Amino acid sequence: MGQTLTEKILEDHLVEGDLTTGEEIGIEIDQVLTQDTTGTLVWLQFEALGLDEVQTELAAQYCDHQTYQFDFKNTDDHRFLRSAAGTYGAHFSRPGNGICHNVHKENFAAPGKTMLGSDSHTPTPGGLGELAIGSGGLDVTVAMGGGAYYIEMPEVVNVRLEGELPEWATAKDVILEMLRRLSVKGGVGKIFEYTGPGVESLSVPERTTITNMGTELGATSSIFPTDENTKDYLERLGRAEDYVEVGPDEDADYDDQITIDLSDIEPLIAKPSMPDNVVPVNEVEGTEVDQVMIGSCTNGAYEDILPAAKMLEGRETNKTTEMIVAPGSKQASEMLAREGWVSEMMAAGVNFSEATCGACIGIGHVPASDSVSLRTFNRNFEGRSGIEDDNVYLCSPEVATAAAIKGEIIDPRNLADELGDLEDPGFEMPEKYTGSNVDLIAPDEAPDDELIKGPNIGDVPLKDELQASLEGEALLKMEDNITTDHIIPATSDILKFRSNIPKLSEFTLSRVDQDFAQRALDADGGFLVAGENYGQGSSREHAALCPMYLGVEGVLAQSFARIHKANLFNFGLIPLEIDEETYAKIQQGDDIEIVDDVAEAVRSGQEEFTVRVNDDWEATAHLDASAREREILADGGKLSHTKKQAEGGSSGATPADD
Ligand code: MIC
Ligand code: SF4
Repeated sequence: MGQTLTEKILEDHLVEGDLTTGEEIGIEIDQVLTQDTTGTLVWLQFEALGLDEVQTELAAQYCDHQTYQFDFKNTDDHRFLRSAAGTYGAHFSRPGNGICHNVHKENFAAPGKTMLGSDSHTPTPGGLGELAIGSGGLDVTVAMGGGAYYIEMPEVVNVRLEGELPEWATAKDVILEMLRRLSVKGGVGKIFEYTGPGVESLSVPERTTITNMGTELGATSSIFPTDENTKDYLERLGRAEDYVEVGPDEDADYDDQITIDLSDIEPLIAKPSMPDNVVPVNEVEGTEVDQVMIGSCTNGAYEDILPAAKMLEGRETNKTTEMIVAPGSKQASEMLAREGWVSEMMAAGVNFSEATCGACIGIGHVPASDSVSLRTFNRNFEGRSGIEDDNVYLCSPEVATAAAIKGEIIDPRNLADELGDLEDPGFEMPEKYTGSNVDLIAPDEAPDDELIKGPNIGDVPLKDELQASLEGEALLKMEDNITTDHIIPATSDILKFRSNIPKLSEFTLSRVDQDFAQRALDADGGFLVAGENYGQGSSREHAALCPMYLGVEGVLAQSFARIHKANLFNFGLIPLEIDEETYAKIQQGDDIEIVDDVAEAVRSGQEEFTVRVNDDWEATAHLDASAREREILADGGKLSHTKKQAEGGSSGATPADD
């Protein structure tokens, strides 16, 4: 039986285990990526581990999320990151140079390589045949130190593409169709591998829109094979030498298969407030639209903005609709400006932002109260835009621009009929990508060789070893699909404390319950209780670190999102799975006790734990963890565990062979 592309890349990089689905494997990482809001902890942890030089082939530090620098704390973070990149040997992308995934795709993404990034949309370069995975920052730290990255061998699902996209249908609609079919948890524990005759009709930037937003399925990664289109794209970028042919064997054995006929795809839209709340655009036609935004790592590239510019040529945006373009990279802005498209769009009423994540996490362009915003982004979780009762829809640049022209949601095919002279702008790449790229600083040009820390940059707190007895209050009971945006919001008022954990932790779960942080501190220990898919969304390890800082000992949930579960282990919080009945029965404020000798049970591989509630009734909770994760948990988290190993205090060794 032949191999999938995923298996081939994993096998090439395998340092531990074998490729049996569900078993833990360790892989070598070639490239790492980090960004401004997760990067500070990455480097503070690198420093705390006493590491002195990046060991991976390539490491890149981007400054992309909070580039408006509303507060000196953000600017201090950026300066610290530049100094860390220089000190330890990473590329540094200056604030405003663009979103990590876009800039990485343009400059470094390479077929056949593995990549780990402290951002959940790290899988973006899967569109070029790179196997890229998002993780918490501490995993990135260890990988940069030369350590392996460990995951459960995912199921590999084949998404077979047939046919070609019809007019006005786009790659965004393909991934929205996947979300419509599979939901935001349909990809947990899976890698989606795209194959079939439809692949060749998609250019690389279209493929990266799909691999980027595969994250919203909860997937570990998504990947395409390489072909003439990949070669062509790399040539246009001036990186022809990075081309390698990679693909699955013809008789590759997949765990599952999905078929999508591209010719059946039509313009789709995700309604508020979940990326899988997908319907055909014409179902919501007529909804008045107050704001339209084109941008983000999903649809902020040159090739995403150009169709909008063409649709707006000689037209105006509706008087009641504001339209903002936030390019994914400075290279895209620069090229569109040189070609005259920026002025064309400005003349049509568009405002241009610097190349940043910004509005995607509620930094700038916060929608008005009780208004509708159409965005080409990937997430519309409630409140993420910066206002609690938001109505954010996710769609393609074409659907967004049609709404900006009409002032209400309209299927662009219907707008074309109405206007008579509006043509499908199609998909076009530049002959050559010619951005000047001065904002990307290579390690050998680095201006710094020592860390520069501002007053807001603190230390990373450590947890004690796991104790025999674990008990405390059920501090908060939550529903299904709680996102990391609920746990630690990323809006500008809070994001500025990402390097200051004591301060940041005051905002823990404030979107669910304003009083949570104080209650947790007063209770001196306790548990979180949640439904399915707890911790979906971002990779931010702060969503585990801050509860840990407040004394939370563990989370009892029906199921967990992959990255967040790894982060819970990394910060010494026990993630226990409970069934629906137990979830329904536990009430906030109940006294919870894990009856077993927890430390001993965790280390010895015990899977079933007895949970006693209010000294009155008992239930069973399940710990699904590898031997390595158990050691990390018992040692009080990965930082303590790795330090202990380096000091020879436990079985194991330094990050280089962790
Ligand atoms: C996001 O889209 O939520 C973020 C902001 O990019 C996060 C990273 C972070 O919280 O810093 C992600 O996706 O991992
Ligand atoms: Fe930035 Fe939004 Fe992409 Fe996250 S999803 S990396 S915030 S653009």
